[in-house]
Amino acid sequence: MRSPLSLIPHPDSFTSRLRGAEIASRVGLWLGVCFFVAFVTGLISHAAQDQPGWLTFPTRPVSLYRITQGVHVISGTAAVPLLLVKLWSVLPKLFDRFDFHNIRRLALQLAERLSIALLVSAAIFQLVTGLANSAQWYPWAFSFRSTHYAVAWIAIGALILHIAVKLPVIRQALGGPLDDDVARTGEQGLSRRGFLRTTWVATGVAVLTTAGATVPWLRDISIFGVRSGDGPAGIPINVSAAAARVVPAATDPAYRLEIVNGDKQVMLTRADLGAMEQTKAVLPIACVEGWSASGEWAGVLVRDLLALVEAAEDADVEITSLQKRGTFRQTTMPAHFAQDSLTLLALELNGEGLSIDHGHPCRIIAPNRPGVLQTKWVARIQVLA
Ligand SMILES: Nc1nc2c(c(=O)[nH]1)N[C@H]1C(S)=C(S)[C@@H](COP(=O)(O)O)O[C@H]1N2
Ligand SMILES: [Mo]
Repeated sequence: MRSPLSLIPHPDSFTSRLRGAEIASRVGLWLGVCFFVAFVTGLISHAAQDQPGWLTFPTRPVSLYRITQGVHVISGTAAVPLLLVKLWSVLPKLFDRFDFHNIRRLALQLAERLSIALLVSAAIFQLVTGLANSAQWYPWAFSFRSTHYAVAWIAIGALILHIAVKLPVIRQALGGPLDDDVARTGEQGLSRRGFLRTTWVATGVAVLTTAGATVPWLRDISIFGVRSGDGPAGIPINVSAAAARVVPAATDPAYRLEIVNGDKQVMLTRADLGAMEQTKAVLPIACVEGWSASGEWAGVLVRDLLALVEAAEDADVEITSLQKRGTFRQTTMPAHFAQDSLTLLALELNGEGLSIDHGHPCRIIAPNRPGVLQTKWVARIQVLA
């Protein structure tokens, strides 16, 4: 009987001449770029959603978050084919035999395996959860945001370590020729150059077919773009009024917007809001899931509403939705967003009254804010002490 160990392939049993450091270093370089870009834009997104005390997230440019979050999702998408090719190119190394005769070498080998295992699993975890999230698919029980954020640090740490350890190999491979004679005339008929070109094309296709979710002129070819331009007034809907269970409350003639500052309280009907001075603003909805779309909004400036209850200009405000449950039913808006000359309680979108799915009777739209904070079906604006 053959021992089960003999079923494990030997590194030498992988015959493709395309594999190796030549491909791994070149694909790895771009994979690393994608991961660093995704890391930095991810930190920005995290800070935009929960502003740490030391940071004042800017209100301009109004589309900054739209761009950083679009780049985040695009770089993650591009990383998928790159990671697959990278793993394939180094696969034989997984079967390198341990040197049990030399303790020092064994320890080094184990340390390397562990760090690679950590890097690969963190990288796969980030790409899988990120893609599932951009497809609005949450097939897990843990909180996407905090987990994706925590694992990002593990991934980037393991990546930096990996680059540091492999630097000599990387430099040599990048400085050396891509194709050697064997590869060029090899049995596969495909040169490494050709293989690399195919990888870039596959990555380009992955990007183009998803980027339309945020780049308007790519929309028609983005077959995998999760949010197209459909939805009332040409803007996609994230969560419908029915899904948020707000239809009865949002269509109730007894609806009143409540604005509260300490013991001062103002109640306004939708007609009262419509009778106030209206301001127009062209602003995007930029969802953390990567899709975004710009619209022309019209409504009342939030700072005018706050003035009705004599709110201090440096007071943060809490916005609460008619929605009874769900993470996005309430947001805290920092004072500089609340006082901004483009922050609206919107009543109209693209020349039409706000549809119920976009937040009728009224919703928040503020410049340079993640979509999750653009509260729909607003019931209450509370000035925080
Ligand atoms: N009350 C409430 N507001 C909400 C949400 C929600 O689930 N409930 N979703 C948010 C998210 S994640 C996004 S991206 C935007 C989308 O706005 P839209 O559906 O009008 O495009 O609304 C935000 N406002
Ligand atoms: Mo969103």
